[in-house]
Amino acid sequence: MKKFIGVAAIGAILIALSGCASAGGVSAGGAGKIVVGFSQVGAESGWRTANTISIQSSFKAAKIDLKFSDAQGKQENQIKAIRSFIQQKVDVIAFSPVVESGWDTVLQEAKTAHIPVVLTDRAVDSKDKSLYVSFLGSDFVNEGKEAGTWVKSAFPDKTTVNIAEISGTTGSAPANDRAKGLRDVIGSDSKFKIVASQTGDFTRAGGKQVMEAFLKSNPSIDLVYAHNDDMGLGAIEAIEAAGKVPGKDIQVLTLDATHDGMQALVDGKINYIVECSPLLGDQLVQIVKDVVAKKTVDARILTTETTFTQAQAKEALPTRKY
Ligand code: GYE
Repeated sequence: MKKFIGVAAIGAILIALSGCASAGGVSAGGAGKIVVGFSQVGAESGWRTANTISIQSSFKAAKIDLKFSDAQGKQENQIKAIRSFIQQKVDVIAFSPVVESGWDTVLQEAKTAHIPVVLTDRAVDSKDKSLYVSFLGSDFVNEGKEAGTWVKSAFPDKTTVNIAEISGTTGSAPANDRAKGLRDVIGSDSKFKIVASQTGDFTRAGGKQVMEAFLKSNPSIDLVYAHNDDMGLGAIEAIEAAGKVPGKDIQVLTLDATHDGMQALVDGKINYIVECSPLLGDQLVQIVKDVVAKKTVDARILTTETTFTQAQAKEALPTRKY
């Protein structure tokens, strides 16, 4: 009897120790299953919907327990979700920060609890890089530069090009960086003038509303630079309602290359799209597995992407995955 208790006790200690080997201490899922808490921005755009589907399906296929929380566009909801993940002792926390600033306190709480954090899609501006293990996502400044390079070539016959910018969520990494990237390329050339810039919050309704206001106060817009397809599609509705032809009277440049955006590009209503891939699920799964296995992961993992003209969109659309 004594011997049996001894063996059972050793077994219990071994089980407890194997639980401790996972990154976050005793795993919330028990039985060795990895548990990940993910805080998503919301459901503001086609990109975001595709991103959510990619993440949920990749984690399901990998048999990792995903606690998914939708912040409905609010930073305070993301902070609450992260605190709840810490309390639940998940193995890894991943999130797509709605804005860049204001994360230090909650990220420090995760660090103190020894729970590794992975940034997905968007960056934070924290000076202390030890607050997260990796950042998976696109280079938004580069995307803005790609947009700028196209703008420079698209108006050979004009002496002045008036640009109206519909930017993404104020304070978000893609809005900050896509604005910067464009200006980095066209800024020194006086031919290009940004005559208006306002946020459309990455939504179709926002893009439409902003464009309606732009059209009233700016009679001679040559190009709309919308920080995502959805806002560009909203702007197209406003342009058509004002009796103008999108893609001709007013050219439209967007980012993402979602299915709806690509269709509008094929239809000639959008002139150029810089791709930004939302299909981050499989890479995020790999990072989580590596982090839990205590392997070193790259601090920055970049997504590869391309650009589309109208002709290229025609070829790509039938096999487009999002
Ligand atoms: O471009 C936009 C979405 O963070 C890259 O967020 C993402 C952006 C994307 O709402 O459509």
